[in-house]
Amino acid sequence: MFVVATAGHVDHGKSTLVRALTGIEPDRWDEEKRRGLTIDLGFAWTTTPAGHEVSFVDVPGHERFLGNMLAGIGPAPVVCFVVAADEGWCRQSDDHRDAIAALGIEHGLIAISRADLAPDRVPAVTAQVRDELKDTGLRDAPIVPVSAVTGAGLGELLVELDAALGAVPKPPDDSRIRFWIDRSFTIRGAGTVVTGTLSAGTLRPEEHLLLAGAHGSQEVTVRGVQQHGSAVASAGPVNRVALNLRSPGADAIHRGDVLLTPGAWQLSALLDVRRTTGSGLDDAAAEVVVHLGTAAVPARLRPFDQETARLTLSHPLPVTIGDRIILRNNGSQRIACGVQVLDVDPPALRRRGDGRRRAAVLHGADPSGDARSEAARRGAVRSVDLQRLGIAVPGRPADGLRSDGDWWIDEHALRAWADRLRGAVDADRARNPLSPGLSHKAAADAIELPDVSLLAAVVREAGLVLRGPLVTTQQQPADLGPAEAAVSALESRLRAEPFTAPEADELTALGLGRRELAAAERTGRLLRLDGGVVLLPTAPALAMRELATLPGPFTTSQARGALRTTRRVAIPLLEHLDARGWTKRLDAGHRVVVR
Ligand SMILES: Nc1nc2c(ncn2[C@@H]2O[C@H](COP(=O)(O)OP(=O)(O)OP(=O)(O)O)[C@@H](O)[C@H]2O)c(=O)[nH]1
Ligand SMILES: [Mg+2]
Repeated sequence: MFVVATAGHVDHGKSTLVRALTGIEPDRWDEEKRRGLTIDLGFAWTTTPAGHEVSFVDVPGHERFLGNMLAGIGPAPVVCFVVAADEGWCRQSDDHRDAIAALGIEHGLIAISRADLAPDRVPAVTAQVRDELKDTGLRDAPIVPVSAVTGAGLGELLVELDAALGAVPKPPDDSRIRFWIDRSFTIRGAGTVVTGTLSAGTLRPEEHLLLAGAHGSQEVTVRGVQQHGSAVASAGPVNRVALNLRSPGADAIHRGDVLLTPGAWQLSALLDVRRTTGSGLDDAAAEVVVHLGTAAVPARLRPFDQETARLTLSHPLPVTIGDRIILRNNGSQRIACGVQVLDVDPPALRRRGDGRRRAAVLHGADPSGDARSEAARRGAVRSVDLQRLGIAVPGRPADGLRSDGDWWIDEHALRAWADRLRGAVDADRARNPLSPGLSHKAAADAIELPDVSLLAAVVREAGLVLRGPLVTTQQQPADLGPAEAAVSALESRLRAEPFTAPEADELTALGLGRRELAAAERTGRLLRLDGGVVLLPTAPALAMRELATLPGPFTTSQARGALRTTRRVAIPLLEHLDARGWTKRLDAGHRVVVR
């Protein structure tokens, strides 16, 4: 299935040709029929001799309707360029050629129409057309003289059309949806209907999509899908599709609005672009109209130089890196140039010289996007964000990239974060020798990490460890700073009497509060048991040595005797031994040593 847009100067016979090929009248409006002039897009379809289903989007040639023409050709990947034999190449032929060049259209064919009116001129016009199209993707396209009136050449035109369609790459039918709306209307009983050219992806009933336009965006549901007037279970690319929507009324939806896979597109009003065709950007007007898909959006152009510029759109569009955009000077019906989108989330320009520096970056930018430079710029980027920006996700870590879960991390950034994190942990320790470490959030904030889920990778790179909710060093420092002397004194006392735990007032006198004791425990200097009992970490093993000498099951009071301690110490100590599985409680009064 294919969609072919017409192109060519006003009155050169585009609509007549479409009608002759399809039997369908593309001029829908009475005014068009009366004036013999296409004003808005027309639609017709047929099946070619080779069995290709082809929809035609017939565009107006008149310069006043250039906007309509661009909306027709924008989402259509194949063009039928019409030049009248009797008039030859004309002014809007120029415009339409420029549009084709700007959009990077590479497939199509050329009809030398009205050949019956000037058969002698066909060779000259053919040569002229070849020359005019030599810098476009249609440079080698077949040229066929035809007459829609006598029917001459129509068969050959269809043969060439089939050949051209055979060369068109099949777009993916599983990609994210960006369905540019070209018409919206209301059908009694059905409600809101929108139409457009589906250039990639698949549309199905009951699908939820995001409707985005000049007035913001909202979720809508597809009620039904139609192709060429019949309901279908799904529609794939490339096709003319009508969607019945459960949504606001048709009068709230306009050409240029777009239906999107929710969450899959970056809606951006700020774009950095590089010129692909037409005159230099320095020469373009400051106020331009951006044509993308069926949208025509006013924008401010800030050229960095002749080749690169920043566009600020009057409202955000779903753009992706590599998109081709047509720029028209505001108020003019001529195409100024074509540009390609290189960045849909560009950095702010603040300092003097930022524009110049930006231009240098854009000159070297890859128009298909580059995961590595994207990661370098942000430090790290998620696969989903790469996809949203239109950048191919690397199959495996490219040079200079580290993958961590869904993240692609720039190695320079990773090292820099790791250095800073080590510094932050050291600084914290210097400020407070008893600090257990930094919380995840404090650590991420200290190094300005874009997302806390990157922390584990940075901690690993830094040779630090995540201990529960904290980032800390692998080895805890032996010295407890101001608490060192008191802990040392307590240690030597406990070495002499391992089960004589200090009383609360003794700890207070030593200046050992909760924080100090916690730090001493973390560093393996002391062991804290329930009830505020503080012993050496060796106490449980020492206790086991004593308890093992007791014959058979023992009572708490026997244990107390063996350890020469009080109930206050014995009970939490025995519970600690139970928990370690070194002793086992038999009943309320007895325990055994587990051997
Ligand atoms: N003799 C002859 N006349 C033709 C032929 N094709 C188109 N015409 C006439 O040329 C005039 C313009 O044809 P259209 O098909 O309306 O031209 P168009 O390119 O669609 O014009 P716009 O949509 O306004 O740009 C009409 O009067 C047609 O009858 C042809 O092959 N032979
Ligand atoms: Mg027409």
